[in-house]
Amino acid sequence: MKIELLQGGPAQKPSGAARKDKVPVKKQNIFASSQMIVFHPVLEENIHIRTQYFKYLRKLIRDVKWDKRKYTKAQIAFYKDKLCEGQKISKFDKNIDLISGFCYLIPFDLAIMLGFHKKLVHTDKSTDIIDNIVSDFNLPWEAAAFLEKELEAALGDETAWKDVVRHKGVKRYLQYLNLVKENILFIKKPPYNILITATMSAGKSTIINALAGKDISLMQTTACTSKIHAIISKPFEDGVISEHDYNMFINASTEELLEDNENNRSSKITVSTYFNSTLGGQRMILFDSPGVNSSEHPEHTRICQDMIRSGKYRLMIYVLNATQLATMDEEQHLETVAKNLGRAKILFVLNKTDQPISREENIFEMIERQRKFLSAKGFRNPVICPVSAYAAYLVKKSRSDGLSWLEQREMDNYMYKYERHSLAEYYEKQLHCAPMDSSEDETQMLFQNCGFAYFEKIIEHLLWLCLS
Ligand SMILES: Nc1nc2c(ncn2[C@@H]2O[C@H](COP(=O)(O)OP(=O)(O)OP(=O)(O)O)[C@@H](O)[C@H]2O)c(=O)[nH]1
Ligand SMILES: [Mg+2]
Repeated sequence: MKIELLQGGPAQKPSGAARKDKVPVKKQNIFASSQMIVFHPVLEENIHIRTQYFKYLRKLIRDVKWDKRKYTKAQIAFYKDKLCEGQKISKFDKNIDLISGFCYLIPFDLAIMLGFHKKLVHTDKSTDIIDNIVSDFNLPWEAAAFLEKELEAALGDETAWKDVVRHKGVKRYLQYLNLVKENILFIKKPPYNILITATMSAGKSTIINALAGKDISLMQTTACTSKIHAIISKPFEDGVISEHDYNMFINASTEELLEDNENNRSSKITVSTYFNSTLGGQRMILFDSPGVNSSEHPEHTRICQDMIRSGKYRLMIYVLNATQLATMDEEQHLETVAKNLGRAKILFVLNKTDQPISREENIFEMIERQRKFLSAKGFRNPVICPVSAYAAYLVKKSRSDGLSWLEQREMDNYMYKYERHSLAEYYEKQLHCAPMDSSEDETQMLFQNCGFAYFEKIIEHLLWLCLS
């Protein structure tokens, strides 16, 4: 792959004087956690046991007065939903025998529900929690030290994990605990930050939805993204998309995700989900930014420019709209980017290629014109990835939620177009991407022919280069 062509300085290695696993989990990183309760062994039990387990966790959190924090409140609500199936919950009724088999899993649930709070280890509060568990479950006195180890492991201490997995009390839960361990180690990795920017309506949000394979960001023809959306990847598919803006939703509905609530006064929204793509399971954050449009929405331009200047990203994906090239806004935006890119790499995406293809325009000549235009703007050897993000979005949606009748017709139309005007050869010959196998599955062929499969592979390759 000719990705060396991308400009940008050498990747910065994370500075690491302190031992990584000893450093507390930072606030934003909490959102990288999958909701481990959906894999929890207690889910195999009947409703009485599950409800009792929930009530006990809630009691412990209340006892140490940590139940008022926004994140923990949202977690308690989510646990209740998953474990109690909407049943009315009474107070904990001291019937501890019912859940005694799970006593050694409690520290891991607490860690998640309390947002991996650093006070969960070696503090008065953690001692209170441990003392409660030991006395409630009638555990031998040595169990206190083990529960302490479990709390350390739950917060990412790799040495503590070695002791935890050797203990006979957790033998039958090893499979689950390995997932828990993978989850916390994933959270502690430094994320690969990608900023997506463009002028208004170029298709940034559609690209993000196609990459995630989910409806996370609002896509429409008028200006719609008005804030920075940080989309954080999770290690495993847990079936929920979480959102944090003025409020906190562990299982956000489509309405909550797509509405820009006016109660939210901050210029940032955080969303987390598993990415349904080649990038699934990679530790990364995508930043969706408002489209630049200097005349109608100067505040969107300001938010976007502040983000570009912040330097908090390793890769910038700059989206060019094939139906609206070389506008005044584009020229100005490219100048801002060229000045402020710093060490980050840049990848250009030529989106909406389905439109010029429909008009029988030569897409490769268009790419060449863009290449010259970008070079003239100061970008050395720009790498341009032609795609149709909307076609890719439809492919992913057809595999998850299914398509409406109209969407199915749109997808059929795209299949026809891209079979005749495949972009695969461009990626293989011009960008030296590895050839992809042809498939019997027409949707897979569309995914490749519209360029998106190669685009995902290129991001994966860049991520790998950055980590190696
Ligand atoms: N034909 C075509 N339309 C697309 C494609 N990608 C996105 N669109 C459409 O372009 C419009 C704008 O898409 P968005 O993803 O909202 O664009 P955006 O850049 O996020 O817009 P702002 O956030 O408002 O700047 C929507 O109507 C999309 O359906 C594509 O590949 N082909
Ligand atoms: Mg948008």
